[in-house]
Amino acid sequence: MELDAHTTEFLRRLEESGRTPLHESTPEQARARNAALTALLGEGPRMATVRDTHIDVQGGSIAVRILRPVTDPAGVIVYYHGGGWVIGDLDGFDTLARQVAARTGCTVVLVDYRLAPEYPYPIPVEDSWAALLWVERHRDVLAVDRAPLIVMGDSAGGNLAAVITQRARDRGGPHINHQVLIYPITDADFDRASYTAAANQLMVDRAAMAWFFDHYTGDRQVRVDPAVSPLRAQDFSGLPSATVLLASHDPLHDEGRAYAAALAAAGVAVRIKTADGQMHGFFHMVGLLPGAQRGLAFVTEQIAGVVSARSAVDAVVIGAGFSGLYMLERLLDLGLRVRVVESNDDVGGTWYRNRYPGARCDVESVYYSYGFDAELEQEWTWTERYASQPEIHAYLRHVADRFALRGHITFGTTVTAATWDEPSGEWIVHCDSGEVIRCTRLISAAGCLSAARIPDLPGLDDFEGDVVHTAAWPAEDLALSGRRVGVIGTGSTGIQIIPQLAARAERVTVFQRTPHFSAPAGNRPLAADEIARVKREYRAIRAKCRVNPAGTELTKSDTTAAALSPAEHARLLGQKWEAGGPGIIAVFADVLLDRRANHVVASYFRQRIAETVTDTAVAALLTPSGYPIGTKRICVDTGYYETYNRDNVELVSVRDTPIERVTASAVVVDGVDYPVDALVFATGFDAITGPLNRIDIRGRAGSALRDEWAGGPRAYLGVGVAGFPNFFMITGPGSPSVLVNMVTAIEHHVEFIADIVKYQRDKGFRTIEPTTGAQDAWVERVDAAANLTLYPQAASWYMGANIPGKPRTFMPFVGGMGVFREICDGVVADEYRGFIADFEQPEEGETTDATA
Ligand code: NA7
Repeated sequence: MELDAHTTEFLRRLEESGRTPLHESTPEQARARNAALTALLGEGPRMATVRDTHIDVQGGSIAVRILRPVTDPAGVIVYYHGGGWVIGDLDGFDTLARQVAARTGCTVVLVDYRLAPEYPYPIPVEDSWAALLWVERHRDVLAVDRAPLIVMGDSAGGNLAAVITQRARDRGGPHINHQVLIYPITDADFDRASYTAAANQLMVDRAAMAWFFDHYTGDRQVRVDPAVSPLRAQDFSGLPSATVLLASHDPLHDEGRAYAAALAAAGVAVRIKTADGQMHGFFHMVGLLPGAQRGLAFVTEQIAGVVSARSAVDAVVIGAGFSGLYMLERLLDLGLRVRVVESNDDVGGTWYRNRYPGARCDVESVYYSYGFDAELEQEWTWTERYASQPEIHAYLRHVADRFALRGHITFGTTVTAATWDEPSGEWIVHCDSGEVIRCTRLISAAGCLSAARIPDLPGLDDFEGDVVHTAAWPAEDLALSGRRVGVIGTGSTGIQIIPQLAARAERVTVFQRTPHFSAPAGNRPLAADEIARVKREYRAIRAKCRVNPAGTELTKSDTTAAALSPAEHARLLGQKWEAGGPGIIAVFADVLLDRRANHVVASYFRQRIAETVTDTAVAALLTPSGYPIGTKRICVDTGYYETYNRDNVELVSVRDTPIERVTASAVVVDGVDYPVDALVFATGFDAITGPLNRIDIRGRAGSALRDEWAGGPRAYLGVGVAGFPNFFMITGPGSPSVLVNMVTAIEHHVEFIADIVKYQRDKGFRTIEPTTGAQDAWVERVDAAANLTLYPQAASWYMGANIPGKPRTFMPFVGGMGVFREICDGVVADEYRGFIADFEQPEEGETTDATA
C-alpha cells in the first residue's frame, strides 16, 4: 500500500524547509516547530463556549480547556494529546477538539498535562488521572450529569488514555464508558516489524520514538511497567469498550493492533481500523491532510454510537459465518451497536460445523475469500487450489481477530424467535439462553445450508452405534478404525467423505438413492508464483468476480454445443476434465438451457465412470440418469469413483427399494441386513429457507414468516420481505446465493444492506421494507428465469425437493452475479425502488414511499 499522495507532498515540503530530525533537536526546538505546524491547521467549528481553567495537581496546577458544542452535551470526552510526552499543548489540539465536539455532540475536555523531560514519568500519568477525577467531580458544572464518560488520546495521549483506563478499573472508578485510542504507544519495544520497517520512518520514526522515551523515563525497568507500557498489563478484562484507529505507515502500528487484540481476547468490544496510506500523527492534522477527515469520521461515528446508547441495540445479526462476520464489520463501521448471536462456540458457521474428513470447498480458494479489504487479501496465503475446511475455518478465525469482532458476538446461543413490536419500532429477539434482546434491525446471516437434516428412518432410535450427520461432525472426530461404517447420501458431501472413510474404516457400505455427476476436483498445492500473480492482480480479480456470472474470475463460454463438432466436444470436455473443478459444467453456453447440449456433457461423464469403475454392475449403479447434468449441484471429487474398486466398499442402491428400517446393528434394504457400527448421514440440508423457518419470525400484525412462505418463499431481491420491517436476509431466497461463489454473493448483499441501513438512518426513516407489489414481481421474475433453464427438471435441494412436504419452487435467482448486481444497483439509483419507508409510527393505511 502506497503512502497517501497528500502525505507524500506534505513530507516533501517539510524536507524542503530543511527540518532537523526530532532526535537531534532540543525539546524547546521541537516544541517551537510543532507550534508553527499546528498554526497551519485552521480554525475548528464554532462552539457554544470554550473555557480554559486550571486544576490543582500534586506539586502545581495544569490547564484544561473545556469545549462545549452548540447542542446539549451528549457525553464528555477527556482528551489527552499526543507529542511523545514532550511536546503538544492546548492550542495545537484546539482544532481537533472542536471537530470531535461538533461531530459527537460531546463536551471535550483537553488536558494540558505537564511535559517531560522537565516533568518525567509518572507526572504526566498523575496529571491525567487528576484531570479525570476533576471531570468526574464537576459533572454538574459541565452539564453532563449522567452522560457517558469517554477517554481519548493520540500517540502518547493514547498511552495515557489506556493507562488511566486501566487504573480506573483497578481503583473501582470513575466509570469510563468507552476509550478511544489513536495510534497509542502501548509498549516500549522498538523492534516490532512496524517499528523497523523502512517505509514507516516518516515524520515520527524509530529514532524519534527512542528520543521521546529517553525524555519520559530513562529507566528501562520502569518502561516495562504497565503504567508506561499498558500492553504489559496482566489482565485486560473488565475494561471499557474501545475504538482503536491506527495508521498503516506508522512504527506504532503493530503495538496498537496488539493492544486491540489483547482487549478483544479478554472479551472487550473493540472497534479497530487501520487508516490506509497514513502516517503517525495524521489524525490531528485536520485541514492539512484529507486522511485526517476520514479518520475523524470513523472515530466520531463510533463515539456517536456510544453516546446514543439505549437499552436496545441497533442491530441483531443471526450467525457468525462468512456473512455474519462481514455484516458485523460493516455495521460497526457505521457506528451502530450490534449484537451477533451465534449457536456455535466459535465463528465460522458452515465452515465450523462441516468438519468431516475430506470437507473442502468446491470454489477455488483465491476467489472463495473476502475481497473487501486489500490488506487482508495480501496477508492471507491460501495453500491449496480448493481450501480444506480447517484452512477456511482458520481464515475466518483470523478475520474475526484481525477486525476485533469477537467482543460483539454472543457464542453458544441460538435465536429461537423474533417479533416485530409496532409501538416501540423494535424487534424483540428471544434466545435459547432466555435472553431477550431489543433491536431496531434484525439481520439473518443464518446461511443457506445450515439446517442439517437426518431423514426419518424407521428404527433409527434403536440403532446402538454412532449416528453422525456430516454437518455436526464431532470435534473429537469419529472412531473409524476397525469399524463398519454405513453412509447415507451421495451428494457433494457423500462424494467427499466416502473415499476418506474407505481409507480408514474396515468396511464402508454406501446407501445411494440418486447417483450424482462428479468431476475430478484437480486439487493441488498452490505454487508460489501463482500466489504472487494473484496477490499482484487481486484488485482486478475481485472486480471481475463482482461482475462475472459465477462470482469468480472465470467467464462462461459463449459457444453453444450445437456450433461445434463431436470431435470438438470431446476435445473441450477432455481439457476441462483434466483441468478439474466444477467449471466443466460451463463448457458450452447452453449446457443448462438445451437438452441436447446437456446430453453431450452428461454422456461424457457417463463414459468416464464406465472407464473408471471396474465392476460393470457397480458402474451402472453409479451412472446418473433421469435428470439433466448440472440441475442437481455438480460434485467434485478426489478419487470418488476409484473408491468403488476397493474390496472394503460396497454400494447398495436404495432408489427403487428405500431403506426399510434400521435395527440395533444394521440397515435393512429389500429384506437384507447390512451390518454397521456407525451411521454417517450425508443427507444434506433444508436449504435456503430452512434456517429462517426454524426461527419463529413474526412481522407486522404478528404474521409468521413460516406462514407467509407456506407456499414457497416470497422475498424481494432475496433481501427483504413485505410486512417484515427492518428485517434483512443475507443471500435469502430469490438471490443468486448458492448458484454462484457464495462469498461474492454475501459481500454484495452485506454491502447492499449496510447501504440501505445508512440511507434509512440518514433520511430519518423509522422503518423500511419491500412493498408487496415489488416482491410479487420479483418472485415472478425469479420463477420465470428458472423456467428458461433445465434446473426445474431435477428433484434437487434448489427446488426444495429433498424435504418431504416442502413446496417445490426453484429458490435461487439464476441470472448470475453480474446481472443481479446491476438490478440491485438500479434499485438503489431509483432511491430504493420497491421499498417503502415510514418516518413515524404509522397510522393505519399511512405509509411514505421511500422515494418521497
Ligand atoms: P445433498 O446434495 O442434498 O445430498 C444429500 C444426499 O442424501 C443425496 O444423495 C440424497 O439423495 C441423499 N438422501 C437424502 N435423504 C435420503 C434418504 N432418506 N435415503 C437415502 N438417501 C437420502 O447434500 P450435501 O451435503 O451432499 O451437499 C449440499 C451442498 O453443500 C452441496 O450442494 C454443496 O453446495 C455444499 P437424493 O439426491 O435426494 O435422491
